[in-house]
Amino acid sequence: MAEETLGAEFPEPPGLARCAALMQRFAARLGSQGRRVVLVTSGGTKVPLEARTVRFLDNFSSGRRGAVSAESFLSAGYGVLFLHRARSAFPFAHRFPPQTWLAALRPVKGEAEVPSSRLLLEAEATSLPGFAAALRSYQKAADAGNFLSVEFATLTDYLHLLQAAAQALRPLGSCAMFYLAAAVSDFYVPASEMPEHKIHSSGGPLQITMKLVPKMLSPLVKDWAPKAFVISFKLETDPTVVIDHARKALETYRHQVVVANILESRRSYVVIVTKDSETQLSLSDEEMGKGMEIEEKIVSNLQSRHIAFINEEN
Ligand code: 9Z3
Repeated sequence: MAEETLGAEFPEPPGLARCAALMQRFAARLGSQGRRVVLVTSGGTKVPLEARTVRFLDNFSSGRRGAVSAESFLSAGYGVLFLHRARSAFPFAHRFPPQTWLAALRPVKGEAEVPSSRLLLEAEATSLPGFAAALRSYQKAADAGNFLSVEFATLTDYLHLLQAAAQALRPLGSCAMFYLAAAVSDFYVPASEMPEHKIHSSGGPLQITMKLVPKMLSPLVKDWAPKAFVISFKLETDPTVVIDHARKALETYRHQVVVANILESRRSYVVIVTKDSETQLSLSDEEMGKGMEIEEKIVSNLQSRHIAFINEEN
C-alpha cells in the first residue's frame, strides 16, 4: 500500500510494519472508547545527499511547537500520537535539558535499608522547578495509554509513518485530528540519483538538483482519512505573503484549518485561517512573563473547532 503511493523513490524504512501495528492498536483502543485522538507531527526532516549518508539537508525546526501542543492536547483529554523527529523537543522533557538536571540530581548515598537494585536520586526542590510535576504528567499520560510516541529521522521515514498513522486513525472518522506541525522538506534527492558513497571535494564545487517532494496533504485529505479534522501549518519569513499562502493551501487541499506563522514571531503570534475566518492569537508580554505558551491558545481554539466539526457530522 505504502509503495503504491510513495513509489520506489521513497523505499520503505526498516521497522515500519512494527510502528504501524503499534499505532493501529493505540488508535483502535482509544477509538473504541469514543475518544478524540490527535496526530501531532513535529520537528524537521533530514534529506540525505548520499546513500551511505555523511551529509544531509536539514532545517531549523526545534520541535517545540509539537511538544508543547502535545502536552496541551493531553490536558484537553485527547489521545496523542506524537510523530516526531528523533532528538527534537519531547513533551514534558523539553524544559529540562541535561545541563538542568546533571548538576541538580544527586544519587542518595549511605541508606542501608535501600536495596542495591534501587536507584534513589534527590535534588533541592528549587533547583529543578516543575521537574516532579512534568514527570507525573508524563507518567500519568503514558500509564493511561493516552500517549504514544513514534520517531522519524529522514524525509522517507516521515512520509511512510505519516501514511501509516493516517491509516490507523481513519476508522475514528471525525474524532481524529491531524495537527501537522512538522517542518517537512519540500526538496529531496531521489534514491535512484543519489551517489552511494561520500561526495568528495576533489570533484569541485557541488551542484545538486533536487526534486519536489509530493504533497502528502492531498492523499491524506482525499483518501487516507477523508473524515478527519486536518490542520496544516504554513511557515513564511515574509509576513506580507503568509495569509495568502495559507488561503491557497486551503483552496488546494480543501482541509479545515491552516495555522499561519512567521519564523521570528512564531512563539508569540499565529493566525488561525479557515475558509471563512482569520483569528489572530498572540501572547502579551505579561502572559509570556508568566511562562504561558502560544500553543495553549492554539490548542484551545482548535479543540472548540474540532468539537463543532464532529457535531456537524452527526
Ligand atoms: C510550522 O509552521 C511550525 O509552526 C514550526 C514550529 C515548524 C514553525 P518549532 O519546531 O517551529 O517549534 O521550532 N510547521 C510547518 C512548516 C512547514 O514546513 N509547512 C509547509 C509550508 O509552509 C506546509 S506543510 O509550506
